[in-house]
Amino acid sequence: MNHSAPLPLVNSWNEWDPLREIIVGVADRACFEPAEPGYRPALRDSDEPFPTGPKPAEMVDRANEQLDGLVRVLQGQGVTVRRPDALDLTRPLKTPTFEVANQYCVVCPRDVMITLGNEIVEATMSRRARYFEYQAYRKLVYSYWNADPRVAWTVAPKPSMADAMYREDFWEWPLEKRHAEMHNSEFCVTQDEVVFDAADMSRFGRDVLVQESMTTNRAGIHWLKRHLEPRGFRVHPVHFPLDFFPSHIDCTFVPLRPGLVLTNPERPLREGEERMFHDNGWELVEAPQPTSANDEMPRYCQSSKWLSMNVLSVSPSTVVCEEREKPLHDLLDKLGFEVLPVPFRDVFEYGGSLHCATWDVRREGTMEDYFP
Ligand code: ABU
Repeated sequence: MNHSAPLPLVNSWNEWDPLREIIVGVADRACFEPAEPGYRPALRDSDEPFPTGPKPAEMVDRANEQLDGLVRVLQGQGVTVRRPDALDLTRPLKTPTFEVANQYCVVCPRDVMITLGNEIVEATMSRRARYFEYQAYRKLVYSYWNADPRVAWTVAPKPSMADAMYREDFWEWPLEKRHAEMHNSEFCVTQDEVVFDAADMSRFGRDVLVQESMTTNRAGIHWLKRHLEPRGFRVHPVHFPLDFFPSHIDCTFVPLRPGLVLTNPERPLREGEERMFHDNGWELVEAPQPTSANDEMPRYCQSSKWLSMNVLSVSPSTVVCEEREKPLHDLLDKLGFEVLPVPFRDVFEYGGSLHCATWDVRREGTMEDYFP
């Protein structure tokens, strides 16, 4: 990279280069995620029905306080932080191909938006309640796209999200069938339409890993290959067969700097898929057990305890972590990182932790080949 030329406004090739600009989600007007063919929210501690409609104001305020706290920490590191628009998510949605009771939230830009080099890609999304979530980011996208001709912007094809796109019985599969199907990587979305959430991708310079999951199907990965490989990227489908409900790679396989990935000890890569890392001298380091067991996670949180490893890198030597995850702080400290702890548990019920709640738009650096 020529350091005398200003970076393109949109420039991010991996998960760890020095961070310059980022989007942090907002909890305003968030709703409980509705039941739909692609999703069945459930309480962790009882069979009572999952709540519906807008989240209570005090829950929203608590989450916003922690999101604002993250913003202050990032600004303290010299990072420019911008926020999405708080959409009205509370009304029923009716399109020609589906209906849903309400939308969800704009806390997790990571699921919707991804920077791949100098290009912004809006994911297709996989759930009805999140179909229009991109609208919260459009003003930001236009601001980058209008201000810098080097910025590319691609909207992936929107799927129908009609009933036929889903396997509704997925949610009732007995364990035996789940075991059988997980080896085929068949989940709640069929293979007929292009479907992916951006958070199923992890960026390593030229190489982009894409997890096949409940939120990304093989047609989605095929689209990403056809879109990205002519632009110099290599797309690698990856699988974590012990994860029965895989969705989003950033609680499973988290690169921290060139040569080092934090891995989930309960979700090993499919045999053979780790070869590119071993062949190129990368170290795969297991994350310690989270400080909360699955049944100790916040009541409305639908994610796993592994939100513990959903960290955000400010640079190859500085990582933002949830404040209670002391065993992870200690590991990162031993590995030579500075850890910036922030309280974030009140955000968990909005679908993620620190990586999920952000979308890095600009980091230093350029397209490197870490797997020559
Ligand atoms: N949105 C990330 C959730 C992943 C997990 O529950 O492990």
